[in-house]
Parts: sequence; C-alpha cells; structure tokens
Amino acid sequence: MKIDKKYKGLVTKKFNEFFLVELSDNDFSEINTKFLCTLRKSVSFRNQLVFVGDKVIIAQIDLKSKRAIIESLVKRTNLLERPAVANISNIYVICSVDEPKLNLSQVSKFLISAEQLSIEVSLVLTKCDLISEQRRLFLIDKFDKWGYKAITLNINSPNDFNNLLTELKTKQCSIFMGASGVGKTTLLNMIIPGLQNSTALVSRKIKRGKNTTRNVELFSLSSKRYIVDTPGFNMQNLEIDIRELPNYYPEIYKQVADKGIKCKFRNCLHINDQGCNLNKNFERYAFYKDMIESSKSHYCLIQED
Ligand SMILES: Nc1nc2c(ncn2[C@@H]2O[C@H](COP(=O)(O)OP(=O)(O)OP(=O)(O)O)[C@@H](O)[C@H]2O)c(=O)[nH]1
Ligand SMILES: [Mg+2]
Ligand SMILES: [Zn+2]
Repeated sequence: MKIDKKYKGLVTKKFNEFFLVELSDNDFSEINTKFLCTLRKSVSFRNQLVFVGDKVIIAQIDLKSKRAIIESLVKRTNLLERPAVANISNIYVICSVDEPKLNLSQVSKFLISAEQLSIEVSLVLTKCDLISEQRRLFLIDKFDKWGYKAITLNINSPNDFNNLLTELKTKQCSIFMGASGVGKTTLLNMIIPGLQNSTALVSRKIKRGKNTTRNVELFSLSSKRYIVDTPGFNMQNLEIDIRELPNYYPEIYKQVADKGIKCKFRNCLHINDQGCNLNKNFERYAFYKDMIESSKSHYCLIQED
C-alpha cells in the first residue's frame, strides 16, 4: 500500500543508484525508519546529483517494503566536493598524532580544503595516548598559532570524548574528515551509544590505514543533530582559486578581521612587500607563499586599488 502524500527527508546514505532517506517531519511516529529510494527520472533534478546530506522530497511511500521515490531536491546550502556531502554546518579535520604519523603538510591541506566552504573548521588530534604530555602541549601550541584550538583525544580518557560530544550536540551537521586510520570511526563509535561500525588496525608494514570505511554515511546524534563519517583519503594537490587563498588561512584572515590590517591593494596576495602590511611572521607563511608561487594563474592577476 502506497501513501498518497509527499514528505521531506534527509539522505543519510548513498550506494549505487539507491539512497537511504530519513523522514524529517514524521507524521507516522510509530515508524521511525528509513526508506530505500531511487530517483524519479524527471526534470526536477536538472542533471544535479543527489548527495548524502541533501534534503529531498519523497513520494510513493510504501510502508510495508519501506521503499519510496525521490521526487525532487531541496536547495542546498553548501556542497563539500571531497568527500561529497551536502548541507554541512561544521567540519572536523581529524588527524592522528602517531600511527599514522602526523604529517603537517597533509594537515594544512585538509584545513585549507575545509576552509573553502566558509563554515566553522575544527581540528581534532587523536591517539594522544601514543605521545607524551609535553608533545601534546607542544602540538596544541603549534596549532593555536595556525589559528586552531586543537581538540585532543586519548582513547583512555572518556572525558575528552564527552566534551567533544557535548560540543557536537550543539552543531547541526558535522563531518569527520581525514586520512585513513586516524580514528574517525572509532571516535564515532565512542560517542554514539550502541554504534559498532567497523574499524581496523593500522597496517604495521606501511603504517597507513586500511580504508575500512567505504561509504559516506550520516548518523543521528540526537534530534536534528547529525555526524557524517567518511572514508579516509590523502590530500593531493589542491585546486584553489589563488585569489581566495588568504581567506583560507586564519593567520591571515584573523589579522584582517581582528587587527584591521589593510594593504595598499584591496586584493593583495601578501607576497610582495610593496604596500603590504601583513605580519608574515607565522609558521605556514612559507607554505602559503609556495602555493601562490606555484600557481601560474596569479601572474595574470591585476592588482586593484
Ligand atoms: N592508540 C590509539 N589507537 C586508536 C585511537 N583511536 C583509534 N585508534 C585505532 O586506530 C585504528 C584505525 O581506526 P579507525 O577508526 O578504523 O580509523 P578511520 O579514520 O575510521 O579509518 P578509515 O575508515 O580507513 O578512513 C583502529 O585500530 C583503532 O583502534 C586512539 O585514540 N588511540
Ligand atoms: Mg572509518
Ligand atoms: Zn598584503
């Protein structure tokens, strides 16, 4: 029996041509369930793909088989391209301090990639049980200078997880993103009671994760609060509009916002000293400059007053 009514839902998982959709406002509260949906072949998608995190309108709901059809896509607020997730409110870049080893260039690339969405970006350092307290404090200080208050986790210290959980419950839809083996799924299993998603030991031989999580999947934390677990990957070269790069470094954009620094040219890339008032005395400046200089496109830029 199919219900003759349309409902708004949230895509929580996607595999092949199928989507799992959770109803947003549930008329029939007795069925707190997800529907397996396919897309209606219609013009309403205008060739747009549907991703996890998307809000959709579903119809032809069959309560018995738990099947339905996605009729249309609700306008999304943002879309992260890698991993592909829509409507995110917060990004948590997850890095392990060891096993796999902390790679600062990777951390930086993850952070820059995350900053492109113009939403709040947080940094989580996992596996702090593998390093000394002195090293942990050193890392907190380092990332503080990068502009991030690193959240540090130690598997033997449940308090760390409780604090993070309290924070996550205030965010609408957070995503965990980072390399394979850093502990994204372990973290999720720690904070969602009853969840036992697969995790795997980091390979002894190559000291890398084993790509245990295969799908992007959205989990409910509490009413209307979600977390997305994603498959780990390493950051390759970033494709970035170099003119926007200063907006992706807190060391730069905080100087502009908090200290009100102004350069002679409005779109100053802060690489020449002429008319530039940015304090360049920060650790990632060399990395920033390299990114600008390795991009040919900036030679075509015209400086504007
Ligand atoms: N010592 C220690 N090991 C941890 C910690 N967190 C996770 N691990 C271990 O790290 C390994 C990898 O963890 P996963 O949670 O599978 O990592 P993941 O980031 O989900 O990896 P992918 O799904 O492959 O992207 C597992 O063996 C975990 O037990 C921690 O805080 N301390
Ligand atoms: Mg995982
Ligand atoms: Zn400047």
